Amino acid sequence: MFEHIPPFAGDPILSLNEDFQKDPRPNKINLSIGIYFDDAGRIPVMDSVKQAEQMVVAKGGPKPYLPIEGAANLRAAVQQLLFGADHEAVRSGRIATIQSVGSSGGLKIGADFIATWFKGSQVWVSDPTWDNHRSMFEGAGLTVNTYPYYDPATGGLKFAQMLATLRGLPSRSIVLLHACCHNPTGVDPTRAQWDELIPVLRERQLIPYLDLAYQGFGDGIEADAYAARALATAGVSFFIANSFSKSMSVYGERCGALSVVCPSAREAALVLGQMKFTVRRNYSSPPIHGGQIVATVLTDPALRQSWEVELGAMRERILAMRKKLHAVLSAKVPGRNFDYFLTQRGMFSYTGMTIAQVDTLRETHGVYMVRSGRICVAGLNSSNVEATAVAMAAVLAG
Ligand code: KET
Repeated sequence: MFEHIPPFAGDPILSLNEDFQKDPRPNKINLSIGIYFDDAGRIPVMDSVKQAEQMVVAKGGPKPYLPIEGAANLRAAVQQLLFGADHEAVRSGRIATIQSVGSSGGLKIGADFIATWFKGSQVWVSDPTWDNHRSMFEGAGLTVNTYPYYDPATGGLKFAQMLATLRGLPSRSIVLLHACCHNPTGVDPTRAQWDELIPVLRERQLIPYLDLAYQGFGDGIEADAYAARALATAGVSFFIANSFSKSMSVYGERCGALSVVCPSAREAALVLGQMKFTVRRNYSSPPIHGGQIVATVLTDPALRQSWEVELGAMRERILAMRKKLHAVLSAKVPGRNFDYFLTQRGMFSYTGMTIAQVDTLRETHGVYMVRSGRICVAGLNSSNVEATAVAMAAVLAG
């Protein structure tokens, strides 16, 4: 009955993380998956999140189904987090938001929605992007293309080529953009570049689809929402999927949201209705527990403040690791410029290492990174950063 089914090749990120867990070497180093680890190499339980969970548990009560679109308090808090409570788009009710099963769940609901209601539209993702973007949009039946993005020659952005490609797209094309902390490269447009990009998106009537999975890891919670706010202010209609997995360290709670910024409250109601239909046909409604933890952190003033401080410390620790890696590598490999470790933002850096070098690092030195050469800088800590830099230098020296 099932002989015709091909074996699953595995996911390039999740399978690597599983291989790491099985590796018996005591000094192995995990820079593969996009998870924030603390300086002791553990996934932190943030104090604000722990307290919020205790409050949720103390409240007790029954566990009914949530509405299809999720909990009202979380949905409102998400809009305020993304756009600011005073933003005209929030106040006028022209944003349709659903609570989703991780931001992955939101991305896929949005993709299904687009496949139904924008039949002729194709999707354009950055070259490169998070592998699962392509999988999710293709899984929804959409055609996925790429626009130029990362420039291996400079370690920066191919901004002119990116703009030129976007200018040539048919109207209503879907343009997937990383709102901050680009995965896998760590290379983001500057504010000035966003300001140049947004009129092109608006004039060409393109439909941006923002992925905001690392809010707070770039330059700060507010700063990392710049693109989302600027698009909303410019009157562009767009999708945005956001995640709490990383920013609250609640990966397994599967907490995220999908928002669609619309021209009017009337259109937002139509969009919300069809998003609900899409959810109902998929998983009916989202889970309660994690969403209530997130909503509590976002809305309780004291918890909100301590969350911002904790997230700020995580961002600072990543920056310190970037500096350390840069310093050791620059000293050990004098002819090579490693400044990209300092300019790239967020959890990830593109090291420029080849597949063969990545394989040697893993096999010989027990350092795990994605085969594209992406490292999760948040996997570095004061006990392993030196060893990582030494191993990378050895492999680079060939
Ligand atoms: N978007 C991006 C850009 C992203 O890097 C991830 C996860 C997600 C969405 C999904 O997040 P969630 O809200 O938990 O569904 N990325 C890391 C883990 C993974 O691949 O699933 C990673 O790139 O390692």
